Amino acid sequence: MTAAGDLPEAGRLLTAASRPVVFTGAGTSAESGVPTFRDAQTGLWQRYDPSRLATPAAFHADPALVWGWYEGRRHGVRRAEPNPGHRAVAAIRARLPATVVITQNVDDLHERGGVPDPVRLHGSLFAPRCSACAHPAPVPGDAAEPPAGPLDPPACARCAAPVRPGVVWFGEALPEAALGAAVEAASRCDLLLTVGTSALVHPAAEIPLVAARLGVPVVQVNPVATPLDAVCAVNLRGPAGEVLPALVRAAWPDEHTG
Ligand code: BJW
Ligand code: ZN
Repeated sequence: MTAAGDLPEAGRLLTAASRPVVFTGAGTSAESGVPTFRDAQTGLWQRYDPSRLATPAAFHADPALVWGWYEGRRHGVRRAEPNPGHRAVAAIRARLPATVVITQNVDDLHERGGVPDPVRLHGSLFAPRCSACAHPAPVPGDAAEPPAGPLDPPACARCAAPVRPGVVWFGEALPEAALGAAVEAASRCDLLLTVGTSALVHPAAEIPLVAARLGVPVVQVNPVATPLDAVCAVNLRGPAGEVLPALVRAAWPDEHTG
């Protein structure tokens, strides 16, 4: 699939930028085989009820159900590889070192794809912590098979309370430092590239709007329309793994950016 939308115009905006923000969601990792949340056939919330798995109350009610589910997801992410979209984001950052990558994703594919320091708004599958005292807990070793079902979480080494996944659940505040850094970057950027997010979950979804309100061009990469379409200077309809490399080539045609 080629990118429908004005790729040359998006390329010109990227060429002219010196401090872009790249804001990513689950669609960025879809071509790596990591499921999104809300896609019609493949999204996690089609098969699992978020109220039973992704809230503090769910963990309190059934810690083994929640811990086993996240262990299964981490197992899948460990076997996934960054795709050309992740590598294109890294190429942008390599070309423009002031680039800030802000992600809602809890996988580690940006890091493995060449962006060492994404701003993480929704935490990480690789940062478990105590559910009572927040003491960081070791990441469990990789098992040959994913858990077949519920799995009791380990106990905190400091206070013995159950260890929880280090992700942000519904009803929880986003990490203050990450949200602050994201708002600041969106306020100072000269281009905001939003990739693979439905832009339905707040406050993360407001990050592109911060830039748009300041008159900064917003370029969106997504196969389908989202609530951000109206504020975008360019909507590139297509998969990130194809559109982002094409965008990098359009911005810097004389460079070999991978
Ligand atoms: C492709 C592609 C390809 C496919 N290439 N693209 C304002 C209004 C309404 C509600 C609220 C509001 N403010 C707050 C709320 C409540 C709530 C919320 O937003 N609810 C809405 C859903 C209605 N927000 C919260 O509860 C947040 N906390 C909060 O507000 O706290 C307040 C507070 C303050 C002070 C003290 C205490 C509390 C927390 C939100 C946490 C979200 N957590 C999750 C789970 C993380 C852990 C886990 O992984 O299990 O984060 S939910 C899930 O959604 C995950 C994602 O990061 C997040 C965003 O999803 P994303 O990335 O956009 O994925 P999808 O699946 O939605 O979209 C994928 C897109 O990719 C699609 O558009 C596809 O088309 C596209 N795509 N293939 C490019 N190849
Ligand atoms: Zn503890």
